[in-house]
Amino acid sequence: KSPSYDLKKFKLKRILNNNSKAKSITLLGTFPDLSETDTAIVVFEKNAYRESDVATEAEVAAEKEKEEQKPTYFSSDLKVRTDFINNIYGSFQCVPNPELCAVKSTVIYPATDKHVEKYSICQKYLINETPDLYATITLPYITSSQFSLDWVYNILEHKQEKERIVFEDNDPETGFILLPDLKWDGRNVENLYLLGIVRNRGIKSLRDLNASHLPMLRHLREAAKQAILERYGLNPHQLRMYFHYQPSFYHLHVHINPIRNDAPGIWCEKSHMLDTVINNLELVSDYYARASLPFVLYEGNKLLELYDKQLSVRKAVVKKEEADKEQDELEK
Ligand code: M7G
Repeated sequence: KSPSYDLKKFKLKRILNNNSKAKSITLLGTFPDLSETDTAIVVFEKNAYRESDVATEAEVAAEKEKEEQKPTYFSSDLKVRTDFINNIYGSFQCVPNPELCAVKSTVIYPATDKHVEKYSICQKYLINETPDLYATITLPYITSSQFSLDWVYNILEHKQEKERIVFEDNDPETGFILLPDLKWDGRNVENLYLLGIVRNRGIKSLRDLNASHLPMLRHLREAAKQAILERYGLNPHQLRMYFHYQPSFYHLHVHINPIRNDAPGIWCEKSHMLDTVINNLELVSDYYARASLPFVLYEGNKLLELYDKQLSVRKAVVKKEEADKEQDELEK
């Protein structure tokens, strides 16, 4: 069954997250015309300003304020332009009625429980993962439960997003594809966000990297910088290139965006700079097989339950809750 992306028909069930800093809102709901059971996640985020939007030569017609009641994005006059659809993920530009501003929308449909968990706001915990913890807890978990990589393979096989490719090298060992990330609206170089997806399908994450991958990593670093300079005119010294640990998708990819911009989801506890990774492997060939790597777990994630059993991660919170309860009872 092919998913529907008819945004006008979206029925809201619950707001998963409303982020005032990122100016984004994450919604849970359905497209009931097609399926009563499939869940959809819709993310709206306000577009960044283009510098051309503030050019003073331009004549700006003063817009009269309309007095329409309760404007909403999900009304029949919503204009939707598709940026791309890849598997269960779609990216759209939405122009609603004139009282609301245009937004970039991401739709995941049908969404799994794992997607709902990923997009919901909740408590986070930091785990310092030793190689032993990786082997006994993390690896068995990610092997049995992870997001589908179909969208990645669609890109590598030119089945989706082919026209968006910025650069590619088909060498099976050192090759990669460079293309815009789902998070980038593709409008402004100011908030450029590209992904470098490696061709080698055997590398799940940073953890699997060793010195034999250095030629690939160095090639990706240099070729991506050159391609970005040629296509977007960005100085290679102004780019940040990094891996996430843990990633959401266990096929090795590099995140690339300009350092002057705080990219969405740029958290120090999750990011490992490509330069540092290359250097660590140059110094110690099996660095990432031996290192302890911190990573963040979210409330509701099954992996957190597994770690909790082993390390009592949430004990401090439980203790505090118990103490608060006791305090409440004393005060009554
Ligand atoms: P990650 O570090 O595995 O997960 O990065 P994160 O989402 O926790 O950062 C995966 C990256 O791939 C993210 O930056 C996503 O925005 C991007 N991405 C995800 N999907 C499903 C797509 C897609 O279908 N197309 C493109 N171009 N990018 C995607």
